[in-house]
Amino acid sequence: MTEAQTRRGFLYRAAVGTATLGAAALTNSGCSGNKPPTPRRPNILFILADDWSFPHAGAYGDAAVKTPAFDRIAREGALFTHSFCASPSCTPSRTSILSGRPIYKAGEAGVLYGTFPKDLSLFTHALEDSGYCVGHTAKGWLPGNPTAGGMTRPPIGKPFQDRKHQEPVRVGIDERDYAANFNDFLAARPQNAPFFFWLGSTEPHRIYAKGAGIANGKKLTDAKVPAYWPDVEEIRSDILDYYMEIEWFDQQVARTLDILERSGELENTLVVMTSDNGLPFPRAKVNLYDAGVRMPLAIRWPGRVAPGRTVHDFVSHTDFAATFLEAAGLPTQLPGSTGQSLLPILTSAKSGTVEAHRDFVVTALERHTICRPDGGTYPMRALRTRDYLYIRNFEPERWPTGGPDFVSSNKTFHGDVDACPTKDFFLEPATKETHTREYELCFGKRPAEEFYHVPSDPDQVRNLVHADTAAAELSRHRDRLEAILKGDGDPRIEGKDPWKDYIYYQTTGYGASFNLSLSEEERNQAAGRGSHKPE
Ligand SMILES: [Ca+2]
Repeated sequence: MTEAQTRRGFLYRAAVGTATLGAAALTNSGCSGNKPPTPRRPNILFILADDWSFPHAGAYGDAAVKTPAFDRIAREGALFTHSFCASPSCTPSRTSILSGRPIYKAGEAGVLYGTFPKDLSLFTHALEDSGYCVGHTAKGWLPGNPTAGGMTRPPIGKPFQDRKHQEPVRVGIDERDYAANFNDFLAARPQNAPFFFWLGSTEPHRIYAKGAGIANGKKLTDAKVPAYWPDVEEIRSDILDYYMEIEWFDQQVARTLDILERSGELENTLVVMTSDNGLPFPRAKVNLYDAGVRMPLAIRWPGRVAPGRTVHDFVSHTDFAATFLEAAGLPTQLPGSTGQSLLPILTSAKSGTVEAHRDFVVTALERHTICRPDGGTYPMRALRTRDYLYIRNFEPERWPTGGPDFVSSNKTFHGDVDACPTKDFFLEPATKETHTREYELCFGKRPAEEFYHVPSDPDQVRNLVHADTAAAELSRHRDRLEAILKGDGDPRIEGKDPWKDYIYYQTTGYGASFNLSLSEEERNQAAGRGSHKPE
């Protein structure tokens, strides 16, 4: 925090005086003398996993993965069953969280390895301007180049990255000690300034320690295998390794909550725990099926959020920006944002369906890796309602995964599927013959439209586009999605494609050979390198 920022914060707090700003607790301002208690604005702790899907948490009834910290937040606050990220890829999802916009309204910030348009409004900046101390640890807005597009201000305040775990960590686990870094942030902030802190775990993103689940006592029978993967030992073991990383992440959250509690701030902190996109497996991450976009979400805010509630409303990660701004007593609509504050849901006493109009979400994808000729993306938009999932694939002649003939920026074929034991199994020559249906679902091309009845087909594998019985609902969903996209000004629905020309700002490994902001010599050098660590 700079001196100027600190001073801005002080001036703001002085200006708001005793105005009621919605904070739960009343505390002394910290000044000496006989000043009356001043309403305090809440702190916000935003905990974001990397590649963690619904319903892989104890609070959702998944007995195979232990998540006591998430379960505590849910038990002492609200648990959401229909929370969706805006896009199933790291950077675009994080952009939508920060800006409150769908990715197709966020320009070059709407793709992996993109950059921020200069004038994109972020809630973190609005909080900072109003006196909040803003910081983050581990993965912030990444991967990408935050400044190439002209935005000079850090997207999520000051980084706190110095603390590392004292003991060696398992392969694939981040060496950074998130909780200890949060403790440093708390110690460094100006006294009595409200804070916003982003804990950006890099778990359960790959890579995983292969066999860690089995080695730590998990059983192959614990793994739940959806209908689109072969039910084989290799894949079950890979699922258990994913569970191990979720558990590690949850343990770091528990430590972080302890630190917050010891600091005396827990009761005045709005705590949000969720994920940026779905699990890193075929037909999950980088897909608009539930496995790619339906997210765990629990929110705790004592005094404002009644404990023990489960909410079935459809909420989008584009709603967080307005939520945090309203909690801080600020105007809720960032320019260009579409999200709506969750506070009416959070402060309601109701469970189940709270706001009946929240009965859908829209999700979208353009670019994950560079895995097609000429920077071609795999453009998709989807409308998810209570009973149906409608997906529009705008370029069905392209391979959704990048296909078997193009060496992607990750230096693999099918580059939009992260390298992993499950992918290895799929790409063994025999699998295409022995598990043809699963192979086609995960690695084949797709029709221009997909339509699934979720209650009878939760894994979303039976496309009803040609089913007479679904025709009326299909038509309704198709029209509704098109109207929303047109209303939002999505270039894709107008037949435009700015995304193929957005620079891919990767600077490490083989993938940098696709970075057109580098010189030809630098790109040629990168072409001789191996794969970078996936982000
Ligand atoms: Ca991610």
